[in-house]
Amino acid sequence: RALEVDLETALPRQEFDLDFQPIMNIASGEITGAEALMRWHSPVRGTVAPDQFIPVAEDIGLIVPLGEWALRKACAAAAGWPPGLRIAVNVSAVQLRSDGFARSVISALAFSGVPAGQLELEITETVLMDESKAVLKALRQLRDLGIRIALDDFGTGYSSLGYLRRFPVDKIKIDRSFIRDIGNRDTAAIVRTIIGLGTELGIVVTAEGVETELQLDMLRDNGCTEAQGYLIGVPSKAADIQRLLKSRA
Ligand code: G
Ligand code: G
Ligand code: G
Ligand code: MN
Ligand code: NA
Repeated sequence: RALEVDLETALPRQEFDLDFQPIMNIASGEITGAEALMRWHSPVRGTVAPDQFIPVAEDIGLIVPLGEWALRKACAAAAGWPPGLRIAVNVSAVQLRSDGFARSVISALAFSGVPAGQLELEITETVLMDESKAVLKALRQLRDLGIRIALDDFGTGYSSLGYLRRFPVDKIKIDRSFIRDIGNRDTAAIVRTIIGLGTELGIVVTAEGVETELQLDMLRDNGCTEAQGYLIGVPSKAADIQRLLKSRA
């Protein structure tokens, strides 16, 4: 049976869940928040990774209600965290372009009581290659409310840097492939350059996929703001991340 057939019924059957992965400020060692990562627990397929079902969900038009569900679920979880911690939610390009996206974000915040300043939306750089006025307008509107915009998987797309001037961006997340190969001299140079770019632009730089102390040391030495990865914490259930955040608060 095709994936889309099972996916069609997965939302009403409550087969989706969110895990949360902590993010650490490198200089202080404090946890600053967590990223929500979607999981599909299919009764027939087992747990399916988002890389496999998000593109299909985009094709069949499921991504809009699914993304809305994720926003609400993530904000509801964050409402139980100590004050000031950030919740990061991934947003697909299709979702961002859809009518009423900004409204659905505002509604999720209002319903949960989470302040706008604590919500961060992660978009991939390919979204920004879409020159449509609608995307720019939605991003500006959200940012005016105090919501932060993070560029996810930075360095893997076309990496035209022009969009860093045109689009409102608060954070760049260095893709984990660069951190994995940070021992390579050229890759290290690229990572240092991205950190420098973020510093010059006055925006936060987060390194993804940090797995070793050696990687963390290199990032700290070069002034990277935040780290995320198995070394800091694996993606965990809502109850476990809440316990972790409360114990660190
Ligand atoms: O949770 P645990 O203390 O086992 O963390 C494992 C690693 O994650 C540590 O060795 C450290 O590098 C990093 N880490 C996670 N949270 C913190 C923190 O709050 N402060 C510091 N200094 N390191 C942390
Ligand atoms: O958790 P995992 O490493 O499998 O996530 C893989 C990728 O799937 C993430 O980097 C992210 O880009 C995407 N992803 C995870 N959760 C969501 C979500 O709720 N919405 C969207 N659009 N993408 C997500
Ligand atoms: O949004 P994004 O696509 O970057 O989501 C992060 C993905 O990376 C998630 O699927 C998560 O499970 C995965 N991930 C998180 N930390 C690590 C890590 O330290 N190493 C590796 N290999 N993957 C990680
Ligand atoms: Mn992400
Ligand atoms: Na990423």
